Parts: sequence; C-alpha cells; structure tokens
Amino acid sequence: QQPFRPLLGIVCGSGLGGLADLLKDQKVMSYSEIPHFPQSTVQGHAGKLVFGSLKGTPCVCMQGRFHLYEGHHIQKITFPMKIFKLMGVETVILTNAAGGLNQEYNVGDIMIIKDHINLPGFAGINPLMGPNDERFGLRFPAMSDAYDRELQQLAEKVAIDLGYKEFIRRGVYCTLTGPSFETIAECRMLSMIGADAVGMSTVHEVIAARHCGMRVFAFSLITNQAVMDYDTDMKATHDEVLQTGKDRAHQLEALVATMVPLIKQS
Ligand code: 6GU
Repeated sequence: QQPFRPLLGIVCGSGLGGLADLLKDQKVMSYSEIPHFPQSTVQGHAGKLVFGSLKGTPCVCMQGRFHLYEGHHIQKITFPMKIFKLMGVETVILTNAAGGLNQEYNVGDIMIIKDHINLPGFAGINPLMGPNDERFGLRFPAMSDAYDRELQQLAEKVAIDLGYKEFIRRGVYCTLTGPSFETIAECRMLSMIGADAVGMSTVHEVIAARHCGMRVFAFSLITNQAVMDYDTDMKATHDEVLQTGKDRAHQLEALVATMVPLIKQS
C-alpha cells in the first residue's frame, strides 16, 4: 500500500470540527495512538487526526487542538505542526472561534486573518523558545509575511462568489492564554492596540508552521462580541461560542471546500 501523503493540513477550531467530515476515504487516528501527541481536554474538540481527500487534495485534519490554558507546554501545542511538516504538508489552514473587538463586526462574521498579535510573546511565551532545530527552520524567522497574501485574496474572492460578502472580514487576531475571558478594560486595550478579534489559539501554531516553511491561511469565526462597555449585562460563554459555530458551520465548510482545489501546491 502506498503511504498517504497529505499536502494540506487543517486545524479545526472550537465547534468547527465538522470540516473533517468533508474528507473522503477517511482514515482516522486518535491522538492517543500517536507517540508524544498531547490529548485534547476541551468540550467541542474531538482529539483525532482525520486523513482523507478533499476535492482531490490529500489532507490531514486535526479535529481538536491544544491550548495553553489546558496546561500543555507551549512546545507541545505546536508539536502537530512539525508532524504536518514531516508528513509533507505544504499549506496549513487554521480555524478558530473568536470574540469580536471591532465594533463593525457581527456575531457570525468570518474574519480572514491578515496578521496577529502574539500577546503571550510579549510576556515570554513563544513556541520557538529553546534550542533551534535547524532541520525545521531558522533561529529568527520573519513573521511579517505569516499569513499568505495570495490565500487571503483567494479566500475573499471565493467568499464573494459564494455570496458571503455581507459577513466576510479581514482583520488582526490577538491571542491570549485564557481560559478566563477578557475584562472590559482588557477588551478596550486590545481594540486600541489594533486587534479586531480575540481568542485563545492559532498564533502559536502559525509561528511554528511558518518557522518550518509551510504556507498559512487562517480565519476566525466571530462567535460572540467581546464586551467593551460597562452598561451591559452581556458576557462571553463557551455555549454561545459553540452555538455560533453550529450556525455557521455550513458556510465555513463551503468556504474551505471551495478554496482547497484552487490552492496551488508546489
Ligand atoms: Cl470574547 N475571548 C477569547 N479570549 N476567546 C474567545 C472569545 C473571547 N470568544 C470566543 N473565543
């Protein structure tokens, strides 16, 4: 039997694991079967690698990802990106659920990530800390081109073709460790420093994926509004995050499924 060589890696955000169901001729491997792989501990994250073909492109999909708040070491969180690289993955698509900071955003918007703010990085948490493994990449990798511009354009075009113009956005994603959601003052600060959406994932995987030379595309589903003023009883809940994921799952899946065959592989 020929070994299966995925060219595309997909990471599913909270409540967005349905993407994996798009893959044909699936082979499923539980994280517990893979040496050194961390285990998922969050509701809404399954904990398995799904292999299969998406419109003819061989893919591997992480159904369930790892977060700092689960207590995983930062290098464990990005370990799957090295596995992707070693399997032959050239392009990684990541999704996440995020709170909307930009006042023009609505719940249910899909935000193409054009840049990120690695706030934990300001406080000494970066997945590339420690000895650099030259087999994967440079000691000091650039991050100014982290999010592939061609793929951003492709996603926007596909979104418009699918009739998603009303809810497709392009913005800056900021990660925090969680698990507590932000205070009002924190949301105001994040908005002031240029973040359009806030979440608890993605950035570290992107840094690791770029370090080893994979192309990256990512989007956030705005699952709730970050609370920005004191005259409201609104607050973030994980249930709302999962519910919005369910409501928009179909459009997210259509966006990815339409993009994938149009991504040029080297
Ligand atoms: Cl409001 N904040 C964070 N940190 N993560 C989220 C979120 C908010 N909504 C979904 N994920």
